[in-house]
Amino acid sequence: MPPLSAHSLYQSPYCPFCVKVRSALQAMQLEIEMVDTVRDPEARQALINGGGRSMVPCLRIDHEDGSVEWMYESDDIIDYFRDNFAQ
Ligand SMILES: N[C@@H](CCC(=O)N[C@@H](CS)C(=O)NCC(=O)O)C(=O)O
Repeated sequence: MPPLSAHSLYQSPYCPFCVKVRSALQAMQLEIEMVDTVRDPEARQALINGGGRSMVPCLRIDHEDGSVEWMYESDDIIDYFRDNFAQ
């Protein structure tokens, strides 16, 4: 399991699914890097290039072997943090 610092959440300010994930992270007291795909067009393009879709929220996981995983579903993202990082 990569450390928390190897995760970043691609998201946008008003997307309700992003709000849900940010709230869950806050409730779990987990701080991860936030990437705003509305304010940062290059990040949006990186999301499309890497994950294949512009949809947010998407969790980027940088694995220790150098591979990158893109997780798109808000419920999957919340479950992932709950299962692996929540106290
Ligand atoms: N099933 C997805 C839905 C996410 C979703 O619909 N995101 C919208 C914003 S609220 C979106 O990114 N739409 C633009 C796109 O698909 O490129 C989830 O729960 O994460």
